[in-house]
Amino acid sequence: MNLTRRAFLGSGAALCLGAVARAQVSARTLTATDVHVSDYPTVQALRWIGETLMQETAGRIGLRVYHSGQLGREGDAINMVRFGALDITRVNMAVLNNPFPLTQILSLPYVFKDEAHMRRALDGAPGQEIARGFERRDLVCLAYYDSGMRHLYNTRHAVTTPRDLHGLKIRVPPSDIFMQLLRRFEANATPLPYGEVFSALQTHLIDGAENNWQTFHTTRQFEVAKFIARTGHSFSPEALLMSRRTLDALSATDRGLLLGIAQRSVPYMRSLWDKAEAASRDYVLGKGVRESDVDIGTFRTAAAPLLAAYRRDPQLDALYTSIQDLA
Ligand code: GTR
Repeated sequence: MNLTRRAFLGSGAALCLGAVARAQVSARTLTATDVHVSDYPTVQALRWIGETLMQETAGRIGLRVYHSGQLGREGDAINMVRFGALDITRVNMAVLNNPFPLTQILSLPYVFKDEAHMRRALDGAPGQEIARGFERRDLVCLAYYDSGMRHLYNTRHAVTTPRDLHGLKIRVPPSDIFMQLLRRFEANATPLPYGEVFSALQTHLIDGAENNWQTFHTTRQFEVAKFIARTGHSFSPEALLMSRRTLDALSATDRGLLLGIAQRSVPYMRSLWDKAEAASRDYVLGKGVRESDVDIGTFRTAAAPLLAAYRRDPQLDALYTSIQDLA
């Protein structure tokens, strides 16, 4: 009797454990990183992808989003995703410029007429060609997101022309293009990781930086840098990259679903972006940031030789031409 009971209990427990094991295997949680704060449009878009995935796979696949740079710098995240230690990361083109040369066209100065032009280029043939460049290095570009126009701000004085930047230490992201551009703007270009910019401004290690309105706002850099010059020198959009290894491990159906959801997150992200950009600008101006009257022609003239130099590369030149065809 005892034996029978034990055998019965044993088989029941085994059945139960089997069910738990099956549940664990199928309920897969992917990981994603972003250096921005929790309510930044890119992070909200990632969260939306996770929620939609959960719904459309009936809970089989989820996405855990690590925001605010909890898992480190963008450059490190790219390698972690390449090797499958992380599944997805949202990074800016600036950190991709050196390892993925086709992305340079998206960060070079004054390439796009406006946001609508950039979106057309990313949605069209230029975006597709740049995305193919990632495939060669085990990455899949799930989507492109907006990053608005980048402007220059500093803690010292109003800036109207590049001459006003002379001698100022301006932080740039880790990209040769940004180093060269800020040098052309007569600044002392200083590369620094994103997470260190606020304290570097506060301790006067640097005099300024350049970024879009939202980043200027959400990182609270506006509290120390009170002078902004709307130079709009670069759009440098965002890329949502996924590990080829993780994507290949999914079933064909789940793969298609995930790729489709990522594409559907683009209009969602854009609608968040359009609202947040204007709100950030109003907010910081309300907090005493002063916007100077920029002589934009002087910045364009200073930047032009840089664009011309990169266009000597036939692939970049062809991309530039196809982008201008969409202007
Ligand atoms: C922001 C971008 C971030 C980061 C940052 C920077 O616009 O969204 O991913 O690259 O710029 O300048 O480091």
